[in-house]
Amino acid sequence: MLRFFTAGESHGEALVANVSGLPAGTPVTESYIDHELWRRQQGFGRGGRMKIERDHARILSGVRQGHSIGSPIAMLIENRDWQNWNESLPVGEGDPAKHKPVQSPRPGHADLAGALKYNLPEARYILERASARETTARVAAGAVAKQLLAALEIEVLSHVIQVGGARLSRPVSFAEIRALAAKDEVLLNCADEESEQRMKAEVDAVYRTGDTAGGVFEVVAHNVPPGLGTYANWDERLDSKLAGAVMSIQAVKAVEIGDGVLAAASLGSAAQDEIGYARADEPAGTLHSEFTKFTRAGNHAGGVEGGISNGCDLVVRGHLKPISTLRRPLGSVDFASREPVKAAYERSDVCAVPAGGVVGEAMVALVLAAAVLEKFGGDSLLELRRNYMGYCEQLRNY
Ligand code: EPS
Repeated sequence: MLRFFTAGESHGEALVANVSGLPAGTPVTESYIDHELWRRQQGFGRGGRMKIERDHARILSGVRQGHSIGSPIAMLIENRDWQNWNESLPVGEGDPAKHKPVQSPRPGHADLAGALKYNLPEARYILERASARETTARVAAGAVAKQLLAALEIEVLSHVIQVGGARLSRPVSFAEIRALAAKDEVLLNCADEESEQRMKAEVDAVYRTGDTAGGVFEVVAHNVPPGLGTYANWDERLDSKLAGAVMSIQAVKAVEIGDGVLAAASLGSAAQDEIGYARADEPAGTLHSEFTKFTRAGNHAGGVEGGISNGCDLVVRGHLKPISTLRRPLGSVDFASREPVKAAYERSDVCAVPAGGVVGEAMVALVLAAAVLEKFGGDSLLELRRNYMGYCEQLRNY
């Protein structure tokens, strides 16, 4: 069973990612993981922290000669910023005078809820773990999952479809999304240039007023076989696992699969994907699966029906609220005096939607890798592939 967890605080010594359950013989390379970490750091509107960190995942276990060996994979990502915090975040007693309290909770962050929950006098240790810095470790874990999926020719990528009020003006193909991921410079990670310029203008505008911008990223998983997940039990549905994983990303306030909320306002006849069987005179735009000769008129379902992948691209969208830390701080209260004050300010992003997409890819990849192993098993990649190819043969003959 594929499981992962992360540890580490934003300004502590390092982040740790642990991935357990990967079949032996899966290619796992630091260079691939580091490129995913680089992608997470990009995007117009990212904050000053991105100039400090050059994220590198050091693999401590579970991988030898570039391949997994079946045991847990532990990765360590050092925080370069630790050098500025090691006296204020001592593991030992340290000098209390060096502590940097977050004395007034920032609306929208975990500060107040966390201080109440953990019975802490102010929010420094809440901020440290709740920070989006933690997503660095998720991306490292997700990169390992993506390398397993790649062995089955399943790809998971993302693009940005909205920043503030600026929306992508047209549908884009997976090939365009793939080309985006290959770029060595990332603006807003939008496949349409004119739309991306409007998104950039949104970020510029909010920056000038000391505000922040949210938006929407879309994760697309390509070449996913039908049959992952099941309706048999509520907690085994693939869509709810995907939704939960993406919702768990910092600042995500809504998740959609396929048409999502649009489906609620659609007529039944317009919200489903009619089924056909491959034939010469089929209508233009018919979607073909790599797995069977059944065709679909579209992909309103976003690749999941009845909690099961249906062989179409998985389409999952994450709606990110604007970063809660504003240069023009909002109203709050001092933890000690209870007097009204402006919320604490810590360095932050103006827009992190492209980064949200990369984290979304990692979470979708981790859910898909777990679902693949749940269905096909395999302690080695050879065994997994044999089981998977046998199933694909069964689908072809269905
Ligand atoms: C981030 C790391 C953080 C923030 C930001 C994004 O680093 P620092 O707090 O040292 O600047 O820049 O996180 C948030 C704004 C937040 O609210 O969590 C990152 O690594 O993505």
